[in-house]
Formats: sequence, structure tokens, C-alpha cells
Amino acid sequence: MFQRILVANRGEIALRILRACREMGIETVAVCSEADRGADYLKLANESICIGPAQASNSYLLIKNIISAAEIGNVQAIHPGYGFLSENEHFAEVCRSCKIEFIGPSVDAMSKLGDKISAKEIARAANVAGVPGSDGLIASEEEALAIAAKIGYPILIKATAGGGGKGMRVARNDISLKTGLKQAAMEAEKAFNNAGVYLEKYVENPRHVEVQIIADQHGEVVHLWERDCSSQRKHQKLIEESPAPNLPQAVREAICEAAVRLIKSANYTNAGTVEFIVDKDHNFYFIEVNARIQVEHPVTEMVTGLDLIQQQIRVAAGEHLPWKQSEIPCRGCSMEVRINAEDPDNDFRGSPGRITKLRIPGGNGVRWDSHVHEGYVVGPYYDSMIGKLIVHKPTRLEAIACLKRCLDEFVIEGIKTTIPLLKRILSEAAFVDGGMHTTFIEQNMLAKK
Ligand code: MV4
Repeated sequence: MFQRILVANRGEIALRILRACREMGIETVAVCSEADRGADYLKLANESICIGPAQASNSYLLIKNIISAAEIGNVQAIHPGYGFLSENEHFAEVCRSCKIEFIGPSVDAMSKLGDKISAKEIARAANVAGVPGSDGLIASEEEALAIAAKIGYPILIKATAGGGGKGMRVARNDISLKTGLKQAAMEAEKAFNNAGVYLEKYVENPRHVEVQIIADQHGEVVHLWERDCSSQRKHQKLIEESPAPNLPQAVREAICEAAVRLIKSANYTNAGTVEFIVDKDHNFYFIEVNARIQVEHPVTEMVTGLDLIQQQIRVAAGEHLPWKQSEIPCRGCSMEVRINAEDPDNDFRGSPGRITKLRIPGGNGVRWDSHVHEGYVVGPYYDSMIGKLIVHKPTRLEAIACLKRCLDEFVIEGIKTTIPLLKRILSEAAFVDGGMHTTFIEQNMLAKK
């Protein structure tokens, strides 16, 4: 097992990893930018090293500074968390070449699954259905028009190097397909330095269901059931839950088994999430693999009773998975809301500032994953999420009631937050009935721009 791990991240996920290491008796080195210097959560690390200015490109994204900190800190492994360099193949490669274990998938698996086209090819070979569309990248307008004629509109144009909805466009006829292709390619070139685009039949108003996977270095793979993340706004998840509501058990098992087949065929190791969209008839389609731990991992931890971060560290150190699939339960219902420092009355733009008062709810089945505290200054430099409130109850209705009670109890002053919107969603019939789909909130709950 590793003696020392560097946590190459910040905020709540850095705290989550520091806590997991502490419980395992593993020493930790934290990194921080000048903006995060002196943050409370850094006190849980054995050592913290400032790696640069607030701007992420010169600190949390600067590979050479993180590797220098790893050398100075004399660590055997690096946990990247999520975001930042967590899915950066070059970073994983540099770690390996410096004989530092990257706590995540192999470079090969990351590159095979990180490219959406190759991921779809791997899925197809593993008998995991994707959405009908182009086999590979679109080489010409004529090819795109021919595919559209075959599969019919609406069509989604996607960037192969994209993810999280970036660079996606819906085309509903030949004209919008032609313009959409050009725009999507330009946007992809600019955002990902890769203009490659592909087409898929657009599944209207789908649900977003993802399967948590963990694989060891000895070929063993298990799923830790699914999460429903359909409550989103502009591809930002607001509420996540497990199990997915109103999904027949047979569909749940089929989607989880498909995810295991895909991950096994890619020789993937460590934690990952296989993302699907599900239509109103419960047909599910593979979309992409997220080759990292995700923000919403706590809901899975609550229903399975497992510590995903500790398990990531164990499999990275070469340990065998300690459970067989049949030993992994999905008990009760867990729901997570993301509390963002955003102003709902100003199109959810960031609302940085000092938290002048903070009263966190608690009680039976309540978990708060956050690095903030009363007096903490929420800066403008990083994403706006300040914490995750997670509840775990025997039934979904009890989980909703508990979340509503917690949000009523929550006191946070000095910044604006998404709490008012979260309260509205929890009382929305479509949500309570388990009928939320990915564009419901934007279509029905937010003022049209
Ligand atoms: C789709 C889709 C419908 N049809 N693909 C969004 C980003 C990435 N996670 C995959 N995504 C989707 N892919 C096809 N063929 C719907 C989504 C989707 C979505 C689309 C528009 C607005 C919000 C969305 C939220 C989740 C998923």
C-alpha cells in the first residue's frame, strides 16, 4: 500500500480524499493555489504545497508544478479527483514515467474510452447499444445528409473530443444540419483542438442514467448500481439519486450488466462511470464513459455502504476487489443536491463572497460533503459548487421529505445559492413522480431567455 498520496485537486473532493487517506493511515500531500492557501481543509493533509497562482492553468492544471510537488512531497501515488487533470492522458503518462501511480484508469483505457467514436466502437463490440447514427467521424456534408436521410431527423451533431454536452447541436432538417456541422466543427476545434464530429439520432427528452463501475488490475469488474442524473440545467447536474426511479428491475440489471461488459472489454481499471440515455420506453443507449470519480459518487456509497475513494486507492495499489457482484446491495434511496454559489435571479451567474453565517442541517441519514465553513470566502476562480447535501432513507418519498426538511433548515448568508431552485424541483410533480428528463427544468421551470 502507498505510504504517501498527493491530492491533485481542491475543495470538497480534495477534502473527501484527504479523509479517506487519513482513515487508511496513508500520509497526504495537498496542493493549493495562492487563492486556496490557508484553507481549512488543507489542515487535514500532512503537508500542503502551494503550486501557483489562482488561475487554474498556472496551478491545478499545470502538470510540471504538480509533479514537482509530488517529488518534493516524496509520494508514491497521485489522486486527481474529478475535473482538472483527472481525465488528462498526458498527465497520467507523466505520472507513470515518473514512477508515480496515477489513481485512475490506465493511459490506454483512458484514451480508448475518452474518444467518443472509439468508445462507441468498443461498446458496439461488447454488444452495448449506442444511438443509431454515423459509424465514425463525418467526412463531408454529403455523407451527413445521406446519414440523416437514413436515420431521420432530429439529429444530434456531437464533437468526438467533447463531453458534458459541449459542442452538441440539434439539427431538425437539412439546412440546420449543414449549418450545425460547420458550427459544431468550429466550436470543437476551438474548445478541444479537435474538429471531429459525428451524428446520432436525437433521443428527445431522455433520462440520464449512469452506472458506477470499479475494476481491479486482475480483470475483476463490478458495478455499484445506477444513478439517475436527469435533473440538470445546461448540462450541470443539480440532483442525483440512486436507484433510478421508475426503472423496471430487469432494465436496471440489463443496463448495469451492459456497463460491466463494456468496461471489461476495454481492460479498464479503477473507478469509472458508464453513461446512458434512456427513452420513454426504457430503451437505453450508451453515450460515453467518464473515466474518473464523479461529483455524485456519494449517493452510490450510501446505497451500497462502500467507500469508493478508499476502494480506488486499494485497486490502484494492486489489491483485488474484495466483493463478488452478488455481495453489492442497493439499499434504500439516496439523493444528492449540489449547493452552488450562484444567483438564481441572475441566470445562475457565480455569486462569490464571504459566507457570513452557516448552519448545516443534520439528522438521521444526512451527509454534508463540503470544504466551506462560516467565514470562508468563496472565490471567483473555480467552479461554483460549495458542497453536496446527501440523504439516505429507506424509500424515495422519505428521501425527498428529508431533503426538503434539510433545505428548510439550511442557513447560508453572504452569498446567493441554488437552494431556492432545489426546493422548487423537490416539490415539482414531475420530479416527485420520478418522471424528470434532462431538459425538463429548462423547458418548464426557468424563465425563457
Ligand atoms: C444525447 C441526448 C439525446 N440523444 N444523445 C449530453 C452530454 C452527454 N452527457 C450526452 N448528452 C446527451 N446525448 C442523443 N443521441 C441527450 C443528451 C443529454 C442532454 C442533451 C441536451 C440537453 C441536456 C442533456 C442532458 C443530459 C444528456
